[in-house]
Amino acid sequence: MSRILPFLLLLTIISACQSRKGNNGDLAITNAWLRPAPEGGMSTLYFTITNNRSTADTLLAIDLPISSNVEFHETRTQNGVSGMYPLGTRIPIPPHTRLVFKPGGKHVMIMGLQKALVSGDSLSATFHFAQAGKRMLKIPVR
Ligand SMILES: [Cu+2]
Repeated sequence: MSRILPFLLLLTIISACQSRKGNNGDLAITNAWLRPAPEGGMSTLYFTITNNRSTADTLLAIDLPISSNVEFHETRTQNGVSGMYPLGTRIPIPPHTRLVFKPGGKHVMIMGLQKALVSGDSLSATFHFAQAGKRMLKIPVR
């Protein structure tokens, strides 16, 4: 008994750590960058969101200090014609998935820039998620 008890305690501690990682593991935003663009013009924002959680989340909005006209788009080719299609205002992020916004695919369109975006600058952005709440990050222009 005296030997089994510490062993059981250790197992309990290990499994507690693992379940915490599985349930509360995080939502990560990586590889975020913006295209340079002139004042009054349009830019695009790209990033990768990795949902390490065992629950789904939804990307609801991205606040940027240089425009309030921000839309989720996807570039697709249909019948040999390439065009941009709106993705709506709620982007689902299933559990244990990676959502990639990249050139030629999903992207964030930023219209009516109040300020030019110059390569080397960076902007602070706030991502809003239904479950994870707000995430702030600095995004480089390049
Ligand atoms: Cu677009």
